Parts: sequence; structure tokens; C-alpha cells
Amino acid sequence: HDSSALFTPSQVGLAKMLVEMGQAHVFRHWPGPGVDDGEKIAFFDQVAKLDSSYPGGLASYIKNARELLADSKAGKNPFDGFTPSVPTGEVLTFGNENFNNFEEIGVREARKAAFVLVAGGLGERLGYNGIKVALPSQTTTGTCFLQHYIESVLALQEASSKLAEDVQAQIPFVIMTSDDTHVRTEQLLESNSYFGMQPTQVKLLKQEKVACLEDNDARLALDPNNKYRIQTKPHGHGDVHSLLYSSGLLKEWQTAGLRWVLFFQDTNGLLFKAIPSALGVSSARGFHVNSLAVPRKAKEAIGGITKLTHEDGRTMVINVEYNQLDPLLRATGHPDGDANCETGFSPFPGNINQLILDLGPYIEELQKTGGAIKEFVNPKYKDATKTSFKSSTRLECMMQDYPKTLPPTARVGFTVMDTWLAYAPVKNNPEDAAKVPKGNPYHSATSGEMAIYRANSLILRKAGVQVEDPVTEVFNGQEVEVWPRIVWQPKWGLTFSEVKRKVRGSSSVSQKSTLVLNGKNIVVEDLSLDGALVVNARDDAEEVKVEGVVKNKGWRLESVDYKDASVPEEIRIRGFKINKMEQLEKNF
Ligand code: UGB
Repeated sequence: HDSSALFTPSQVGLAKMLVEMGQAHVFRHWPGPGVDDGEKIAFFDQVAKLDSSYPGGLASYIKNARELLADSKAGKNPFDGFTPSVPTGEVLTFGNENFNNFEEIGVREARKAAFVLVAGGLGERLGYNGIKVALPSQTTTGTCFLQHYIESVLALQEASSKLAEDVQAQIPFVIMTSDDTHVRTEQLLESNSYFGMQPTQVKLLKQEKVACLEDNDARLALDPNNKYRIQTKPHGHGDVHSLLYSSGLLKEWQTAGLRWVLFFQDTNGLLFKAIPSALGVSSARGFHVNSLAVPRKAKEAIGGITKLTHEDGRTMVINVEYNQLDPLLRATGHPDGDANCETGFSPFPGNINQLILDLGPYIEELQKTGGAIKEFVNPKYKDATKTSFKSSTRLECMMQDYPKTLPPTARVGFTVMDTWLAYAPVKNNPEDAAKVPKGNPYHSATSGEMAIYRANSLILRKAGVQVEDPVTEVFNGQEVEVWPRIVWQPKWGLTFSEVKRKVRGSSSVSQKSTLVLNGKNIVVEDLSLDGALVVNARDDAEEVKVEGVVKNKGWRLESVDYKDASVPEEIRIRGFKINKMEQLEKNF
């Protein structure tokens, strides 16, 4: 009862809603008027924010939570009635005619695309203190993930506009941040002049956390350190859909004639090698939803793309998260659960969480749902009675669950790529990576960097360069292939046909070599490299030919221990540093 008239009518409304939703306990400890008034108002500010940032408001959140918590307590299987099977999709092989055709279509379409990076996660598994997009994707040039992503979008933008003989497009670039990453992402962009992108092209959308729940009745949990605050936790990357919808950006893009929205994650240095062809597949096949996938090792911590067929005949092609695939298979007549088949891989393609959505059907769907995504809850119960939790829980959602609400007529497909070309995330800290079962990918800073060198080496090989075989080395307890450290800017070679155009004659690169191509008009022709060569060419430089014999001591990888605190964290999580002994550097 607000006799002091301290609160506004909307705050009183929120209080009533909380009481009606069985949350009176949040006020029980409140002293009478005149005590802690500032804290009480701050409490309502927080409640208002929680209310406005969830589709349907806080009351819906509590209602949904009660249902999901009851299902969880009853041990209800979210896949009840569904049988999993292996779906069929488009399988691409790098560099063949089919792949090259899709790449060309994709580049043409790119000027009608918008890119959305979900980067609200802190990466607890990696244990890195900074934001993940600021990490170097590789340490030969030190280019961070965000710079690499932006340069890739800019390169696509230019190539696409040129191919379509159109005015230079400006591809929109959205970054979803959270309270954990927002300020640092903004600072990274501002202190680097947006890595060459127009500041107006970049939009940051911040996701809010959701309220924590302390029991099966979905009673809101108060912050243990502040009884005037509701405890909150992240809701998951699925928030990206409601944020995009409520921002009005989707409508804006539609009016501007855009056709595609591409979603991607914070630390995959290979991704943009797969984007042109995958976008080509979306366009050629008319996919409303296209998920990128790679062959998956059983038990690997990536979801499996699965066809689910319900007893009533409904089917859908959807990601089944890695922790759910094994129990689902066991419950449906596969006693070995999530196991490799004769190919040495799981029969279910691995979801790399890169989605390409057709904007028109996407908007239509969001108009119905407001961007709400099917949620789940994962409480850690104290004991088998499932009556109390070890710590508070909350609802979560994933962006790849978007197709779950789509009608059966929706065209949902997927595209499988070679892993070496498309997927090398940086998620695991050195200790956990070293414990990954042999043969499964480490998903560490070490493997993420090595994968970039391998992919570039294999692409150059395919283009006709003799690239020497890798050697095996161990860094931070992980056995990795070390290929020559070949790095180029996206504008040098975004697609395979572009790389082929810029590689002529007969060239060779030895294993100990480093080759850095900064610039777009660089041609590698009859080069024999055994050492380090760095070529910097301005965009207005005429064609720069890199040729002849280059031999020097080069740049060497030297082991460092991840526990050695004298080495910067972004270096020691890799287990090596680069000793730049000798190089030839040329500027044009
Ligand atoms: N993210 C957010 O932006 N907000 C959040 O609240 C949470 C995350 P993780 P995980 O392809 O590699 C996903 O933590 O658990 C961002 C897929 O669900 O790396 O490994 C975050 O910043 C799984 O199916 O996700 O699992 C990051 O960019 C599998 O495909 C992204 O969301 C796997 O990724 C992913 O966050 C994969």
C-alpha cells in the first residue's frame, strides 16, 4: 500500500502484477515508508526493464517458467513423440564447379544481405578476461576477430557491388552485445575507426539479462548482495530475434530492398570462407532458413542437425543441442546413443550456428511471435525429489531454435561444408582443450589459429601453389598440425575464383615460411618462399607482382606455457609466441 505516493502509477501497476503473479515475497522484507526509498525506486526501475525487454512482459516470463519448470520436474522429454533421423541437405566440396557456381551467386546476392554477429557471451569456457571479438584470430598479423569480420563484410560489399555493376552497397552490420560486452565492444570499434566501416553501418543491440528463479513455482530470486534487486542471468543468443524485431531494423532493411539476414558467432576465423557459397545455396534453393553445418564427431560440443518426425506426421529439420542428442537417440532405439558411424563421424551434421534467413518470411514469422523463441530451463536440483535447486535458474533460448515455430511449409535446409574451410571456433581454455578425446577438435585458441593457416595453405595448394606438408607440434598439451603461416586480407581473396585469378605460374612455400598479403592488387607468380615475406599494397597501387626467390630466417613459433603470467593472456592461451627473426617486407 503506497500511502506515501512515492511511486508512480506504472510502478504501482508493476507491484500489482508481481503480487498477482505470486511474487509478494519480493516486498516482504521492505521497511515502511521513508526507509530505503531510493532503493525501492531502483527496484522498480529494474522490474520495468525486465518487463519491457521480454516479449509479453514479466508476467509471461513467470508463466512460461512455471510451465517449463513443471515439465522439467516431471522429467518430460521435449522430444516426446518425435523420432530422429538423418536429414538430407546440400553438401559442398571446396573448389569444384558446383561450389564455384554457388560462390558466384552468393557474392552477387551479398549486397542484399545484412550481417548479425551475436557477441553477448562472455565465453566462460575460454576463461579469457577480455571480450572474445577482441582476441587475435591469428598472431601472425594480430588481426582480431572483429576486424576480420568487418573486413570480410567490406570485401563482400565491394565484390558484390562490382559484380552487379551497381552503386556501392552498404551492407548493414549488427552486433548483439550484453552488459558483459557492450562497452568494450563499443570502445574497440571507436578506437579503431570501426575498422574501416562507416560508423552508420554498424548498430549495436544490447540484450538484457532475465530474472532468476528460486523454485519450481518460479518465485523470483533476490540478489544475495542486494535485497532490492532481482538476480539476473543471460537468456542466451536466441534474444537476437526479438531484439532485431523490436529495433525496427528488419522493416528498414525490407524497405531498402534487402533479402537476406546472416547470423554468426564471435570466434570463428574461417567462417567467411564459407559464406559466399552458403548464401549462393540459399538463393539457388530458395531456402527460408539455411544452417551451415560441418561433419560432426560424436559427443563434440556442437549441436546436431536432425530431422524430427512426430507420431502425428509433422516433421522438422532442427538443431538438437549436443547435451540432448545422446539421450534422444538412446530413447528412440539407438542403444549406442551419439556415436560415430562407419565414416568416423556422427551421421548428424554438426551445427556451426551460422544461419541465413530469407528476410520476407522471417518478418512474417516475427510478426506472429514478436521474436519469442522456444525456451528451455536447466535447473540443477538438490536431490531426486526435484523440489529445490542448488542455485537459482532461469529460462534460456537459442537462436537456432527459430525454425521450431515455423509452419511445415517453410523451406528449412542446411549446407554441409568441409570443416577445414568453415569452422574453427575458440571456446575452450588450454586445460579443457588438452583433455578433449583424441581425434575430436580442441576448439581452443591454439587450434583456431592453426586452422586459419591450414585453410589458407590448402586453398593456395588447390590454386596451384606447392605448399609443403605441415609438421606436428604440441602447444599447451594439444597436438596440432603446423602449416606455413599464410595470411591474407579478405579483400585479397574472398572466393576461390578470386584467389585463382591472383595465383599464377609455379610457386612454392616451405613449411617454415610466413606469407602475409595485405592489399588487394597482389599477384603471386613464380615465387619460391622459404622464410618470411610481408607484402603491403595500398588499394590504389597498380598490380603488384610477388615473384622470385625469397629466403631468410623467417618467423619461428616458440612454445610458451599458458601458466606463465609474464606473457600476455591472448598469447599464452595459444601456447606459442612468434619470434620474428628475419623477413622481407615490401610496401607498394
Ligand atoms: N551469445 C550471446 O550473444 N548471448 C548469450 O546470451 C549467449 C551467447 P557459445 P555454445 O557452433 O560452435 C552454440 O557460448 O554453447 C553468443 C550452439 O548453441 O559459444 O558453444 C556468444 O557470444 C551450438 O549448437 O555457444 O553453442 C557466441 O558468439 C553449436 O552450434 C554465440 O552466442 C555451437 O555454438 C555462441 O555462444 C557452435
